[in-house]
Parts: sequence; structure tokens; C-alpha cells
Amino acid sequence: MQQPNSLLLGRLSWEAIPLHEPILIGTFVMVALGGMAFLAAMTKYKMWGPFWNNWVTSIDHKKIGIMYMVLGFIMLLRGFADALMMRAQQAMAFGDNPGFLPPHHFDQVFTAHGVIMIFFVAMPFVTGLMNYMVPLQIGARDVAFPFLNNFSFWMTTFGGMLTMASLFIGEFAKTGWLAYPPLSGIMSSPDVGVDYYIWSLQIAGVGTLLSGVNLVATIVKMRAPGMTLMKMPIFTWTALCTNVLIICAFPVLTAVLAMLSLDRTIGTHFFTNDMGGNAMMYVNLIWIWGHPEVYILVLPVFGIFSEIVSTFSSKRLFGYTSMVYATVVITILSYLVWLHHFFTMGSGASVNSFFGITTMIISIPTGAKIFNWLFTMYHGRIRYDLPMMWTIAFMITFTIGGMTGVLLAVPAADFVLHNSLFLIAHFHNVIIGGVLFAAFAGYTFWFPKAFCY
Ligand SMILES: [Cu+2]
Repeated sequence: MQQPNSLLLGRLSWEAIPLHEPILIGTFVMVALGGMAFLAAMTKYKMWGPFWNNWVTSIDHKKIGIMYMVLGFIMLLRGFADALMMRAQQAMAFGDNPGFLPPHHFDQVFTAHGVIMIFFVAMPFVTGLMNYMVPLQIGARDVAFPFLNNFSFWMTTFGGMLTMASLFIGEFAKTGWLAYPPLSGIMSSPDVGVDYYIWSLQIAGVGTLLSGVNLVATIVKMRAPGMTLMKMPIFTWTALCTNVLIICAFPVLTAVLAMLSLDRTIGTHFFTNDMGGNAMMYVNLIWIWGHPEVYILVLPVFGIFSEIVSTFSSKRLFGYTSMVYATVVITILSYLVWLHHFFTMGSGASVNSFFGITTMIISIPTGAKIFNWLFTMYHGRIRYDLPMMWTIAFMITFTIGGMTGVLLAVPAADFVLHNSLFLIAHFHNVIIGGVLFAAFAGYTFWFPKAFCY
């Protein structure tokens, strides 16, 4: 039996430099040239001082918010390049044509695409906007713990840098974005890939948890006098619920990854096939984090679109109170649906029905929001500026994604559709139509506030 490796980061030797991979060498040369140009320009225009003082060490929530957004955009380029590589490979590789990506490289690209888009694009996009807007909306000078805020940002950034480093030193996990064991165990993945995965997410996860604590403390304790909870702007309400979810869910991620790394390093048997381990326990725990995670991403999105719809319809938001209740109900329900990600585990009709029904129920408060936005537009003087265009595109795309979600919530249907392209289409509809469209809408909408243009 393969012994667990003694080095937490696996084994990195000169063989870890992928000199035999032309695609990676080409990418490395481009990144190195770009990096050197950046360093030269910074030195030439004496930008190091201002960069260090005004950005790197800044504890200003506005600056930190913008840095999160920049991080998201840089990682979006990588995540999107991965998507293009996957699709190009799938378009080419049929018949006796193997395509240009060897299988182990494709698996890394596939895994990195999911990890990067969720942890280092979607999360920084929404955390950046919450950081920027919440103190302004509640009339606070800054967040509750400004230094901790800067620290959280750099923890997230270092997690992203570690994931990027795996491109050129060693390799990334080949397990899919949630690293299910036993594939992610030391037997099937003896290389450094899964260790990179664990370290990147543990570091970024701590950053996210701390920024969650920071924003909840800010919203609960630092509102302007007279701003009672039911007078808070809707975006701040969604930010409050989101960060409560972060505080409840991210410790589960930290714990499950810690147990996986113990299995890999000192040979415990939490998720192994033998010695009493149970791989399905990992799957349960990672989705107890994973499903709240999707609402951590989409609740602020609902807040952004609520602000935009009422602004560009020149009307108060319809059903403010029901919007708030719908957000709170979604927050609670999002913790009661995780098993819909693996109805096929075989946990029996009663358990599957419970999780199928709770999943369907969650579509009711979500649907209520869509109607509230439509009623806000109804009889409004609508200006079709860019943020409003993204909003309408969101409403259409997200509703289609939502409906396929309700379909997938039917265990019998899910038995057929599980892990199929139908599922891929469903979550890309809700995440691209939701988070990405909201980021573009929100940045366009609040750009003048940030850059006085
Ligand atoms: Cu889910």
C-alpha cells in the first residue's frame, strides 16, 4: 500500500518544472515577459512607493474593494483561457485525432477552471463590491477591522497565486473542482496537485471567513444613527445574509480539507476506502459548504440588481419588505438542500424527497424577487443604460437557469441528468447569468462613484 507522503507540499524537485510541455513553456515565456515589462514600467515611473503605500498596504475599504475586483479580472483571464482550451480540445479530439491537450493536462485545466472561477473570480468580484459599497451605504467611515480587511485580501490573493504557481512548478489537482476522494487520496493522487489545491483553498478560505466576520460586524455595529435594519439599503441586506452564510459555511470547508490533508500526509482514514473511512462523508461535508457557497455568490447579485432596477426605473423598489424576507428565507433554506448534488448516492426515496422538496421551495423566494423586479419596472420610466441592459439579460438567463434547477431537483429526473451537460448548462446559466452579469452591471453602475467619471 502506498505510504502517505511526509511532505505537506508533496515533493517538488527539478522534475516539477514542466520542460516537456510546450504549451506551458509558451505560457511561461509570455507571463515572464509581461511581468518584466510591468516591473520595468513600475521602476521607470517610480511607482513602487505609491503602489506600496496607496494600494498594497492600504486599509481603506474602497481601495481594498478595487483590489479584489482587479484580482477577479486577472483570474477571469486565466479561467476563461482554461474554458477555451477545454472547448478547443473537445472540438478537435475525435476519431483518431487525440487533440492538443494530453489527458492529464486536460484534467488539470478542467479542475483549475472550476476552482479559479468560483474561488478567485466570483468570490473576489462580490467581496470587492461588498467591501466598496457597504460602508458607503450604511454611512460608516470604513469596515469594523480595516487592517484585518487588508489581511483577508492578501490571504485570498496568495491562495490565487499558489494556484497560478502550480501551472509552472509541479502540477495542479486532476480531480475536478471539489476533489472527491478516493481520487484525491494519496493512493490515486500521489503527486503535488491535490496539495496545491488544499493549500490554495485553505489560505483563501481563511481570508474569506475573516472578511465575512468583518462585514457582519460592520453592518450590525456601524450603521448611521437612525438606520434601523428595515431601513438598510437592499444591497446591504443581501451582504449581511451573505456574510452570515460565509461564517456558517467556510469553517466546514476548512475542516473537510484539513481531514483530507491528514489522510494524505499522516495516513488517517477519514475518507479512504478502507479502515472504516467513508468517501461519501467528504462529499456530504464539501456540499454542506458548497451549496451555501452558491448563495454566498448570488445573494449580493440579487442586491446589485435590486439597486439598479429601482434606479433605472425611477421608482422605489417594489416589495422592499418581501425582498428582505425572501433573502432571509433563502439564507436559511440554502443550508437544507446540499444533498441534491448527489441524489444518486442512493440514500433512499425519503431522504431524496426531503432534499428535492426543500430545493424546490427555495425557488419560491427566488421567484418572488424576479416578480418584484418586474413590478418595479412596471409603469416605471425605464432608462436602458448599460447596467439596466445587464439586468434584463440577467433576468432572462437566470430564470432559464432557475427553471432547469427545479427540474434537477426532481430526484427521478436527476438520476438521468446527474453530471451531464444539462447540469453544466444549468449552473453556467445561473453563475454567468447571475454573478458575471451582476459584476459587469455593478461595476458599470458604481464606476462613477469609484472613479469620479
Ligand atoms: Cu446545490
